[in-house]
Amino acid sequence: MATIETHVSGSVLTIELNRPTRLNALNATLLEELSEALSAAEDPAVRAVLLTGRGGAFSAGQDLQEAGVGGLDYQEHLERYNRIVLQMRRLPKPVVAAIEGVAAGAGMALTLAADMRVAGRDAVFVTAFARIGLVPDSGMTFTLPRTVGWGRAFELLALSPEIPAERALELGLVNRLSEPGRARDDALTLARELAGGPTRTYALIKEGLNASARLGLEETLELEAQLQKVAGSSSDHREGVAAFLEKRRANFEGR
Ligand code: T3D
Repeated sequence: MATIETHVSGSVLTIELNRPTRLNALNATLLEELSEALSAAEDPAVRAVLLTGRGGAFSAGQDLQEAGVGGLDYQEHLERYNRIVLQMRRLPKPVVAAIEGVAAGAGMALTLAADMRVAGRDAVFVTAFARIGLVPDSGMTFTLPRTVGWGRAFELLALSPEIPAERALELGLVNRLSEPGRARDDALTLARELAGGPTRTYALIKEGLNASARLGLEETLELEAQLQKVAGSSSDHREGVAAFLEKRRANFEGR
């Protein structure tokens, strides 16, 4: 049975982690299939991606039965987690994560690599790495302090508390909460809304946000001016201005 299921609905590609009996723990096969699914998301017909887990959990992180003691070696990290996190961050279209149940370890890190997160009110986040004497990976030392601040990131990483959904919302770990069992549907609605938006502009926003993590103010201002030039020559910009002046809803095509 495939460890990743994909479905296309309109211009939204849903990618579903599918190892429900192991809380969608991430093994080598699943990570390979996830990478393939993210490559498929590069299809221009796809304008937004929804990442979710089957069976009431997002993911319990690395499959500890497979990794055993000692964990993955350096090369395995590069080829599995690093590749996927970079695919998600570099994909020039929005990635929305829908979280039901638990998101732990690298599972939580994948949610943070997404652009937006929708969680069920019964969802729980746990960094988990230090619980088993490991340091965070899959980008979490990058994404977590940028999301919640240094002190909170250290606390969440060092003490690994279970973070209930309401607290995750307060911390900014998630964008929206849904009633239990509704996160996937609500996230799909959000992904559809994004897919109907000026998706070329969203790609430029993502490029700017990615770059802001490594640039100073002067270089950021320079990049913004460059990105604005690109956005300003898009047909979605022309359509957005025309729709405003004609007092109608814009029909964006992602061009
Ligand atoms: O090693 C490396 O270098 C690679 C990089 C690592 C990145 C990481 O992700 S490190 C963190 C790995 N994840 C964890 O440490 C979390 C381990 N799991 C848990 O702490 C708990 O399962 C949860 C808090 C996530 C959920 O608890 P609960 O009580 O809801 O469920 P459970 O009963 O513990 O789990 C249900 C089943 O899933 C159970 O199997 P069983 O007993 O019914 O046959 C459990 O063993 C299995 N399971 C849960 N997590 C994992 C797992 N199997 C393999 N790997 C897991 N991570």
